[in-house]
Amino acid sequence: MRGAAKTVEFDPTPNNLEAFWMPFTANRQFKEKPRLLVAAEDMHYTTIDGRRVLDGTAGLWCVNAGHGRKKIVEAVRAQVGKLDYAPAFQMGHPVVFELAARLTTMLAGDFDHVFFTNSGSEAVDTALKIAIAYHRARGQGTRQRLIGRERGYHGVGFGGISVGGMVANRKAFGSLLTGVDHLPHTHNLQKNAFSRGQPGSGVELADELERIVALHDASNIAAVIVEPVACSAGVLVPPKGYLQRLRQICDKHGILLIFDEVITGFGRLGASFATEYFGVVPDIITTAKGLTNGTVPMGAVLVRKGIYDAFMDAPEGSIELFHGYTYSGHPLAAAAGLATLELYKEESLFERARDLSGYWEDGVHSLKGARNVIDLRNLGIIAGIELEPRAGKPTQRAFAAFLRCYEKGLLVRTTGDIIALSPPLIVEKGQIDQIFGTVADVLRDLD
Ligand code: PXG
Ligand code: PLP
Repeated sequence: MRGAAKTVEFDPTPNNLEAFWMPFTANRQFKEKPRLLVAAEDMHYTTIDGRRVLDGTAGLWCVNAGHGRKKIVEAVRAQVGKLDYAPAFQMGHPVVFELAARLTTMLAGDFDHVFFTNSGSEAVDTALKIAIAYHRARGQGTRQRLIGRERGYHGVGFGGISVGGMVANRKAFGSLLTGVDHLPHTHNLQKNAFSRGQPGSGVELADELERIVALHDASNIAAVIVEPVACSAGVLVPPKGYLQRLRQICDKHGILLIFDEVITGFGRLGASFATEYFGVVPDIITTAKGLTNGTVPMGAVLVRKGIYDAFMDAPEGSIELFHGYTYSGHPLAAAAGLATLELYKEESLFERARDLSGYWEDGVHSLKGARNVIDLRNLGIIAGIELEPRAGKPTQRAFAAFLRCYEKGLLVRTTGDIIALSPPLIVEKGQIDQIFGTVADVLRDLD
C-alpha cells in the first residue's frame, strides 16, 4: 500500500508558498506579499484577487500573439489526445518534421535545418556545441574558443552563462567554460541617450573582435554569439552598422556568427527575425519563446546550409551529433509551434508590429523629461526606460515602479534600474497609450 499522500490544497497565503524555489525571484520578499496570476486572455492577466492586469511584457517576452489563443489551445488539446509523447532518439513523429520544414521557410537565406530543444538556454548550449563540433568535423578542431559580449544574456546553462555577460548570473558559479572572451557592450549613455531606434554612435566597438582575433589567432576561434538587440540587460539597441561589421570580421576569419534570437524572433522587431530586420545573416540562429507563443516550452537552433552537411560525412549508420534532449521536438510543443506560426501568418502579426512601431516609438519618447528618466530606447515593439538609480540603492527605484505599475493594472519587467516593455503584438493603440500613461503616472509620484 502506498503511504498516505500529503494533502496539498492550494491556498494563496504566504505560508503555503514555501516549497517552490522560485526562479530569478526574491523568494522571501515574494512569499511575504505574493503576486499570483490565475488566468489570461488576449492582452490581460487576471490576478488571484480578481483584478485585470494589462500584459506589458508578453509574459516574459514570449506570448507574441496574446494569451489563450483558441487555435493554439485546440491544437495542443488535440495533440495530447492523439500522441502524448514519442521517443526523440532514433524515432520520430510527423508534427515535428512539419514544424521544422515550416520554420526554415520563414528565414531568408539558406537556413535549412533545425535542431529542437526545450528552452532558449538549451538552444544556446546546443548552438555552441554545434559550432565547435562543426569545425572539428571539417578538420579544424583547434577552433574551440567562444566569444560572447558584456551584458549579453544567453540563458542559464553553463555555456550560456560563460558567453553571457551579466555579472550576477556568473559570479556565484565557479570557473564556467574555459576559452571564452567577451566583446564590449554597446551601451553609451553619454553619446546615445534618447536615440530613436538604432543609435548613431558605436559601430567601432565591433572592431574589438579584431583585437581578440589578434590575441588568440582565428585558427583557435569557433564562434561569436550576440543578441541582435540585447533585451534582458535592459534593451540595448545595436549601433548603426555594428552587426554588419561583426559579420564582415567573422567572414574574414572563418568564425561562425550566432545570433541569439530567443527574444528578437517571431515578430518582436516587426519582421520575422532580427536577421531579416537588420539584413545581416548569421550562420546559426537560436530561438525559443515566441516559437510556441509561450504555451509549451520549446527552443530551436537553425543552421545555414553547409553546417548540417559538414556532419553528414560521418560513416553511414552512425549518429552524426551526440546531443539531444528527452523532449526535443515534443509532440505538444510541435503542435503548439505549428498552430502559432499559422496564427502569426493569418493575423499578419509581424506586419502589424511593424506598422505599430512608429506609434510605439512616439509613446516611449513621450516619457522624455519624466522624473528620474535618464534614457529611453526602442526598436520594433520593445522599449527600455532607464532610471537614475537611488543613491547607494541600485535597482530599488525600478523595482518600486514595477510594484506600482502592477497595482495600477500594468505588468512591466525590470532589470537593474531599467524598465523593459514588450507587449503581445496584438496590442491596440489605446493600450499603448495606457502603458505609457501608467508608467508616466507612476514615475511622477515615485521618489
Ligand atoms: N537567450 C536570450 C537572448 C534570451 O533572452 C535565453 C537565451 C534563455 O531562454 P530560456 O527559455 O532558457 O529562459 C533568453 C531568455 C527578462 C527575461 O525579463 C529574459 C529571458 C528570460 C526570462 C526573463 O529579461 N530571456
Ligand atoms: N539525468 C538523468 C539521470 C537522465 O536519465 C536524463 C535523461 O535520460 C537526463 C538527466 C537528461 O534529461 P533530458 O533529456 O530531459 O534533458
